[in-house]
Amino acid sequence: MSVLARTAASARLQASQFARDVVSGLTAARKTLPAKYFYDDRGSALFEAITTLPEYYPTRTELGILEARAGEIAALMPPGAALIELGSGSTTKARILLRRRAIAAYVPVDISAGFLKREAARLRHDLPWLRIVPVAADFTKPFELPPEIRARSRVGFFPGSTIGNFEPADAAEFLRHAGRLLGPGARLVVGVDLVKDTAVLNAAYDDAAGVTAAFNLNLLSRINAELGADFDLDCFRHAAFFNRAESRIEMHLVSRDAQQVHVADRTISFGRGETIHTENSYKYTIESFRALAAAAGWSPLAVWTDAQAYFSVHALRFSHA
Ligand code: SAH
Ligand code: AVI
Repeated sequence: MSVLARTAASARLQASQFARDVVSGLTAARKTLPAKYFYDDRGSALFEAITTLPEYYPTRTELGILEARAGEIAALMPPGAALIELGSGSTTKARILLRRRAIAAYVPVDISAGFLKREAARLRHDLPWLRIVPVAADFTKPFELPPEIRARSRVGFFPGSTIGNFEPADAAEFLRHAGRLLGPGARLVVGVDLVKDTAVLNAAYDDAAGVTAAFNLNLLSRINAELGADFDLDCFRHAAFFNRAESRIEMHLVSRDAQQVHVADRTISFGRGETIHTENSYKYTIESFRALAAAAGWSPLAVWTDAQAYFSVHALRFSHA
């Protein structure tokens, strides 16, 4: 098969997987949609806008920790290692580590293929000495590391508290899987958002400018555009709140009225006030995250937080699967 035919076949396969996941989520007793589908081109741009909001403390707090601790973090990396970032987005955080030149190769992995390609090009321009091998993949599915880095030691980088978007059992499974992918003795640097005051958490996911609302609603625009659905965006509103019993922010899209929507040959009925649960963002303590990591075979090397203890960055070492 030619490269073009293979690319077209893989795009069709991804589209049908998207359709299956959307139909299965919207026909469940409690309607839900997988958060990974937020990240089309527009979703990635909206997420970048979220990271600069005054209410969204995680990005600036984690950047502060990484800037302050870059020397200590770099010291944990074997010289000439490859840095593999899971969900690389804008690569802003990786740049802090890459600039120190302990790392010889960088593998940004992201599901948002167009965004990834543009960010990799920007990085190549800015750090011309670095070997950059982007991988467009869904990291919840098995994927191969590129052959270019097979001979190198591997350091995983998983910032942003993206781990919080998994159910805790799935997060442990994911960490186990990451350990197997990176290999025995591998290091992982992972950013984890911490449990805190409810008002601070709620504001971070329901900002005054409505950017998070636009990010959430964009999922419906994407389903309309890619699956020919007829969601009326004015008939849904964004809702986000901290569920302390579950230790997670929940994001929902709330149907403003009783209505019917057509998606991929299905008619989906909504009651007034019924919600589509679109995202969980789990918040951990340092101890609860360490326990989760230990169950997945990762031992603690170090942990750093900010002065308010809003966010944590853990360095871990993989010992067994
Ligand atoms: N690491 C960056 C971006 C975090 S946002 C930071 O800390 O700022 C989460 C990123 O993970 C997005 O870029 C999104 O496209 C990507 N992502 C989400 N689910 C994914 C999946 N299942 N597979 C691969 N990438 C995913
Ligand atoms: C990518 N992820 C860690 C973000 C979070 O905080 O859970 C996604 C997000 N959702 C709403 N705002 C940001």
